[in-house]
Parts: sequence; structure tokens; C-alpha cells
Amino acid sequence: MSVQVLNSSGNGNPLTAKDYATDQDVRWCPGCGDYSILKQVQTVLPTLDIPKEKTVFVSGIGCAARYPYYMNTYGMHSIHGRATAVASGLKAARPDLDVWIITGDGDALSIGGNHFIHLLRRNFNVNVLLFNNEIYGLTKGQYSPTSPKGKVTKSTPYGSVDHPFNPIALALGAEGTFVARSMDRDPKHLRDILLAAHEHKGTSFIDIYQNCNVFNDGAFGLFTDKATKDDHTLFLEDGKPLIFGKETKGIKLDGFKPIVVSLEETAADECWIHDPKDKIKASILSGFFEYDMNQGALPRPFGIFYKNERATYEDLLTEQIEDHKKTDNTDLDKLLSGENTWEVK
Ligand SMILES: Cc1ncc(C[n+]2csc(CCOP(=O)(O)OP(=O)(O)O)c2C)c(N)n1
Ligand code: SF4
Repeated sequence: MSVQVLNSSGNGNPLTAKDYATDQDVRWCPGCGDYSILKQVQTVLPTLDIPKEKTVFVSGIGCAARYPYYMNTYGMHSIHGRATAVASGLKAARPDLDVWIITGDGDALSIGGNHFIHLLRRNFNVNVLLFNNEIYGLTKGQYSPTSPKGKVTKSTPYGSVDHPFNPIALALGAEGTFVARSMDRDPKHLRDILLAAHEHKGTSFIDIYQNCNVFNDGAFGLFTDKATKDDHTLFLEDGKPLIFGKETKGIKLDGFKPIVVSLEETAADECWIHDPKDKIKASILSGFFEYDMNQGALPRPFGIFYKNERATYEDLLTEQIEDHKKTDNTDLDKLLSGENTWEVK
């Protein structure tokens, strides 16, 4: 039986965001940042010219992981921390599919930490959306591996003593080939980053700041609220100087040390020019996380920290199998009845 692949909504019209919505009741709390991420993905997908039937969303466990129910594509709500493993298997077997991984900070970085780093180093051509709300939402508000030190939660009543993960630094350290950050409250930026992530061939990782308004409301307020956003965020653009604070401040490098300069005294083109191919500078940028947390001096970067091409796992695997087929005429029956057999007693 042949399957008809529909690239349009079925009536000849191009796909729209509505075509990607399902009839399921969305069970996230009203006001949750997950809604915005869902909407931006549903808005971006019709522009990609990929049949819905070739699109798959794989999630782990958590609030964010309910995502595949809300997408009118193929999908799997898999097991805790293992969306990365399931998606890897799927991509190895079906490299033609467009695979997206939906995960939370607990799902990806606690129970799934191991699988997460191996996905990145293997560089399957998939897109990882980390819904980072710095809390366990589904289990009602325990601290997570991205919760800041001192965070008071039900499981850390006197404040967390844990040093948090820096997801960007972790992804760079695991040899990720596309490493970016965006946020639920900046829909245009999120859509742009989603498009760039999809365009990249290899594992694209996006750390998405997502407000959990029930258990961790305002965790990213410094970066999202109108009154503070300009002074605390830095939007990275390829080939553009690092400037922020309504174009009043810039960043320069003193050796490897980033320093904030006033644009009244320093011209913008004398500032650090962003080059997402420069891994050393991406690593310095990822460190803005800690400086900002400890001193509040440097803005938090958003955008593409690092992007570079490297062969994907599935391409190398397919190539190896095809090469082997040309030269090796091993017969499966012969192999099974050959000398390398053991008797199980
Ligand atoms: C094997 C296993 N261990 C623990 C749990 C409990 N559990 C469910 S979701 C979750 C963490 C969810 O946090 P996160 O990944 O940050 O997602 P969110 O709910 O915040 O979107 C935990 C610990 C589970 N379901 N299965
Ligand atoms: S608990 Fe938090 S993350 Fe989960 S649906 Fe509610 S607001 Fe969203």
C-alpha cells in the first residue's frame, strides 16, 4: 500500500499553523510559557515545506513532554530522560524524518543527562528544544539541575546548595554543533532561532527560558520584563558588535576577559564582533551566565552562540552500511550456522 504524502492541508492550500494543532485539550496551566513555544513552532513549521507525515516530535516526561499530543504530526511521549535515545534510534533507522526532541531541564539534565551529552557528540540531525523553567513542574515544584543556588523549593526548604548546570556550556563541552538560547516571551526571536536550528544539519540545541508561572514565576524576569530587559540581555547576531542597553553599552575583550564599555567612549565597531563559528569565544559567552549570576555585571546572551558543520551520525552510519554491502556478501543463514556459535546449557 502506498501512503499519500500531503504537503498541503489536503485541500490544495498551503499548510498553516492551524494544520499543526490537534483537537486535544491543552493541559498546561493557564499562563504557562509552554503555550508560546507551542505557538511559535506551529507557526514556523508550515514555512519549512516538510510534509506533516515526515515530522516527528519525541518527548520524555514532564509538563513540557505533553507536547506531542498537541502537534498534528507523528509523535511519541516516551520515557523520562530518554527522548534523546528514542530520537537517536528513530533517526538512525529513518534519516529521512524531520525529528524534534522536546525536553525539560529535569528530563534532559537530571535523569537524561547521560543521553543528552551523547546525542550532542554523535550529532544526529535533530532539533532539541529544552523547555528550561529551572524547576520540576509536573511533580509540583522541586528544584532542578538549572535552579540557582539558594533556591527555596519544597525539596530545598533552606535553599539549594547545588551548583546549577549552565546548559550552553554543557552543550558546547559535549561538542554540540548548534548551540543557542531563546525565550518564551520573545516570540519573534524564538521563531528566528527555531528556523536557524532547523536549517542546521546536525544536532541543534536551543536552551529556551520558559516561565513556570505556578512553581517558579518570574525566574527570568530580569531578561523578560520591560524595565530590566535592555540592561540584562545581549542579542547575538553574526558579524555584529556585542552591544546592549538600548545601544548605550558594548562588550570588549581584554585578553579573554569580557568588559563592559560605554558606547559614548568606544565606537560600536571597536567592540567584540560576534562570530558563531568561533568556539573559544562561544565558550567565553557561555561564561556570561556565571559572571552575571555572581556579579550582575554582564548581560545574559541570547541567540546562536556556536554553529559549525560536522558529519552527522546517520550519514556516517548509512555510508558505512552501503559501503559494506558493496564488498561483503555475507549470508545471514551461513552466519547463524557458522563457527561462531555457542551452545547454551
Ligand atoms: C523514572 C522516573 N523518575 C521520576 C519521575 C518523576 N518525574 C516526572 S516529571 C519529572 C521532572 C520534570 O521536570 P522537567 O523535566 O523540568 O519538566 P517540567 O515538568 O518542568 O516541564 C520527574 C522527576 C518519573 N516520572 N519517572
Ligand atoms: S506546572 Fe509550570 S511548567 Fe507545568 S504546566 Fe503549570 S505553569 Fe507550565
